[in-house]
Amino acid sequence: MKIFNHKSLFLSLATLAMLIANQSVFAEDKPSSGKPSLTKAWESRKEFMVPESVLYHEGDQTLYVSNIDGNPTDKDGKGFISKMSLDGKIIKLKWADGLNAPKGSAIYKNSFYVSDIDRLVEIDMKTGKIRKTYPAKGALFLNDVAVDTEGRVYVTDMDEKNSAIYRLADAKLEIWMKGREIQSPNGLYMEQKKLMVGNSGDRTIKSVRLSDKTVTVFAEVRETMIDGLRPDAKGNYIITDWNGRVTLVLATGESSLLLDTTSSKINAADIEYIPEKHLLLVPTFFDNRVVAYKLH
Ligand SMILES: [Ca+2]
Ligand SMILES: [Ca+2]
Repeated sequence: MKIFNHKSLFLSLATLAMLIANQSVFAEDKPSSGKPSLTKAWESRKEFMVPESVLYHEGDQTLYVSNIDGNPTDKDGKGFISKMSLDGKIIKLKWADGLNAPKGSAIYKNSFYVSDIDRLVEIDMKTGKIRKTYPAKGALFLNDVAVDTEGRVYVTDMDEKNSAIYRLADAKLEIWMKGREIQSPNGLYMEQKKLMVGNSGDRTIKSVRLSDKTVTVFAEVRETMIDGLRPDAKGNYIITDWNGRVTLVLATGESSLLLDTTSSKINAADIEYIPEKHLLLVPTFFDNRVVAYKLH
């Protein structure tokens, strides 16, 4: 019979420790019950400056974070876009700057589009330099951005005095939709041939068919605001209330609160969700971080 020497005993203990460590990581990845829930994956350093929006670009496996830096409606020349890795490391804090208060964004080919209070800014994806700015006539508080397969860019104006969706087409930015159905719209998401709109004014998630602007209500929600809006790729939508709530809204109309950081005064602004990684990215606005969660 072979007796353990110190070295092999140490190796066995080390192996055991590794197994336990792996086990606990694995356990966190497993759903705890049938009810959808979030577990924290990581949080970035507190180096962002009022981050409002996170956008995932599959092509370069990178997250783009819009930093308002200052007041959300101030044209202060301070405002920038950061690049961050999928595990929360800031790659370049000021990848693009010279903005005022950038919020929602979308990417089409080599263009990064971001809303900036009353204009849409087009940034070169390769250099991070501003290529063009498109003023939005009458705009007061431009917010989220989405792009369709033809490269047309949609932008919400959340200000109740100018509730509207603008559209950039043929190098012109004009009002595309306004009226009863569009009330303080914020979050946008482009589905196949319809634009999903988080309408804070009447607390609904709506879809607008691109071809003829037919409006269908997906769900009514109780939240006072709908900031971020993303599909979970299972037919449901994840929304945020800027005050600090993340909610899963089911196609049945039921909803399930996933996260509530309101008591610690941590905001939840324009989220990103990466279905294949089950990864939810929450920009915390005045808390100056991005926090990532796994959705189970
Ligand atoms: Ca600013
Ligand atoms: Ca927003």
